Amino acid sequence: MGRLVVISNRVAVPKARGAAGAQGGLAGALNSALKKHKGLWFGWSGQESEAETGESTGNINMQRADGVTTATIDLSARDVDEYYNGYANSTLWPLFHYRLDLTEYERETGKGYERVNERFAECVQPLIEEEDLVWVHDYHLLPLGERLRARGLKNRIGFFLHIPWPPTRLFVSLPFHERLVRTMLDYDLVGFQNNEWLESFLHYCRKELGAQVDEDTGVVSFEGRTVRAKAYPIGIDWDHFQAQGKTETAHKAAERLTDSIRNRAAMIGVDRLDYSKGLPERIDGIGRFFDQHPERVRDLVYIQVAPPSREDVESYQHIREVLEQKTGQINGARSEVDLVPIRYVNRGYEHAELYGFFNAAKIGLVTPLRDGMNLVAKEYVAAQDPEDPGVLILSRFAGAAQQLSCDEKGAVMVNPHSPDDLSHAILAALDMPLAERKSRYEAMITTIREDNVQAWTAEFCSDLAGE
Ligand code: ADQ
Repeated sequence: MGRLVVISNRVAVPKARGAAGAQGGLAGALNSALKKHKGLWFGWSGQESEAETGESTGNINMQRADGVTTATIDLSARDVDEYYNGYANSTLWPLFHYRLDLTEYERETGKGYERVNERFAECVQPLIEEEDLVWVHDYHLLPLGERLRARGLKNRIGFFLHIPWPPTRLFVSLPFHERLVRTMLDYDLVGFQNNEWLESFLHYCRKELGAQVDEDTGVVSFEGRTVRAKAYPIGIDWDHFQAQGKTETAHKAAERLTDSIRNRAAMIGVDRLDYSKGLPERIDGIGRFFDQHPERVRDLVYIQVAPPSREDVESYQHIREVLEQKTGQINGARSEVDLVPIRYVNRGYEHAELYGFFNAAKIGLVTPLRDGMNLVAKEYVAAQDPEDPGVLILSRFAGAAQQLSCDEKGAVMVNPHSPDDLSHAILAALDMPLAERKSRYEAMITTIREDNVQAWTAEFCSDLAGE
């Protein structure tokens, strides 16, 4: 196998790992694979250039660190507006998270999306060598494979979608949906987080495209092209995360949290501030718990860590306001001079600090309305003391639910739309005896440790290479 070439919207150099991890799941996941295969990582720098799109295609910023070459380009203000804030984050993101109510359909942003994909292809193609494996990531770049093929690229090209694939009935609301999916057939391999999203994709190919689909192998054949689709549930970087847990920073963070809550139990949620994460619904569930069990207000402190993201998109400004209002209402009604039931922290933390907070928290609350996987759920469990583990409360709509719920074991499963369900789960977690906490922890920990990000990249790359 030649080098690995990763192409994603943003690029994070290995040194900046902590910071990148705080912004999203992709960065941490890819560094180890790139280091191993002396890889190249191509994407947008995050910077806006003065030039209009297409004017500065020669401007690629190349850097080398830790054996990994990064190559980035700037985008024009219009590109950022149409491709990133527009089509990717105001059309595809809400639609793929089943939020038709928030999905915007603008022809101009669709054109910007295609234009930037074309620009990516134009810039990255000369950097790709004959034997390289090319791995494209996420919803920003769905049509990139087709754009690269149009430039004559013959390499094996794979694509992985980090977010859900919506059911056909929702997906067809996207104008030009067929055009978008046809572009995906130029990949050799298309990966999804779990079987549910995979099945939705295969269903679309069969029903709407009229493609031939082999359900057993995931091979889709259409107009002379074949692509294989398969589920690859992403995992955490287990070794790295455990190493973080042994640092002074992690110990201090755990101590700081424990000292500040005195004898109460800490319940923690760590999410990007995004409507898919179910944050207002979660606060409603906590409010319901306090309403139903006022005598327990002194037993529990909820800590919500939620750094703002995508602040240029209107729906993200709205979610922030809603959350502040709901948190304020509960704290106003339930606080005492020596007690504030909800701590709402609008910032991110390093992984070592998060490890410490997770370790000190008796309950981890992960309740997205829809999520491709959700690595926070796995990190929370990975940070627990095996002899005295905390309880994970997990939404049935997170991709992680397929791995972390097994009969009555594993995570305590909830419907995040139901405040009563959440309230009930919080009570159960708070009072759960040690033996049950241990058996639930044991039901989850093996898959979290073994199906880690190294295993994930190895499996995807080996399938892509056809090994
Ligand atoms: P995200 O939606 O960004 O990623 P998630 O998997 O929840 O989601 O988190 C990714 C990483 O960001 C984790 O390592 C986590 O620790 C970190 N993180 C999240 N919130 C943080 C905070 N408040 N402070 C510091 N760090 C924080 C997308 C998909 C997910 C999928 C990942 C990986 O939406 O479903 O799991 O990609 O494929």
